[in-house]
Amino acid sequence: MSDIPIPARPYPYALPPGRCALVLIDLQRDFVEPGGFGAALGNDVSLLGAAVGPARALLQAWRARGWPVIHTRESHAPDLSDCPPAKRERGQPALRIGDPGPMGRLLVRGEPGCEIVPALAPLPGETVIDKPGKGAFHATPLQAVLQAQGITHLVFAGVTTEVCVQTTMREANDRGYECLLVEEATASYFPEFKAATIAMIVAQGGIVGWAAGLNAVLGALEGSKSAD
Ligand code: C5J
Repeated sequence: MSDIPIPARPYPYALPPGRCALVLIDLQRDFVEPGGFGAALGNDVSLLGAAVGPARALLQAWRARGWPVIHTRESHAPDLSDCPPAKRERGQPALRIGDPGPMGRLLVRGEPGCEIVPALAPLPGETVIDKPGKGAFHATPLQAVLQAQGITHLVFAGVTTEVCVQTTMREANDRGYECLLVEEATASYFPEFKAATIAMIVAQGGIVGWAAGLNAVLGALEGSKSAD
């Protein structure tokens, strides 16, 4: 099957079916719901809910086609051996990583708050990458997973736009992946940071990658079915 052209900035993105993974970054209860890590940092977590529906629409489109899906979780081992003190001790949060909160210990694997929100819960066979850093390539098997499946293109959704999404896109770009961010499927506690991040990604001829609207992506995928 030939590449699917997606209207995008700074110019159309050519999506190669079968070689393009959907990467859903950190759509976890700890960031999206009250009582989690995001709230402990003093953020208005209600702003992130807007990304869940669009991310679900992408997830359904990928699942319908049997294309690869990767979920990430920012998370730490229960003994916090993979959490640098600099990360845990930064700032003056109400609760720190590993402290008990209403959804269990913050950002600790196996705790309810660390799980992906129910609307986007991974299915058996979908890859889940637990990442101790902001970028999904740092200290994880992500690169090996992508290489094993012959994946060359990554379509991104998730939170937060300027932190873990942008960091991962930059890591991926440096490793040679062609990256597209779906605008409605990403969110930030700071809407101005989301806008600035998207502007940075597409500037200078797509120095980090591409950005496209949700309907542009879904419309192009649907259109490609009738072209089959
Ligand atoms: C943050 C993330 N913002 N997933 N994590 O600490 O963006």
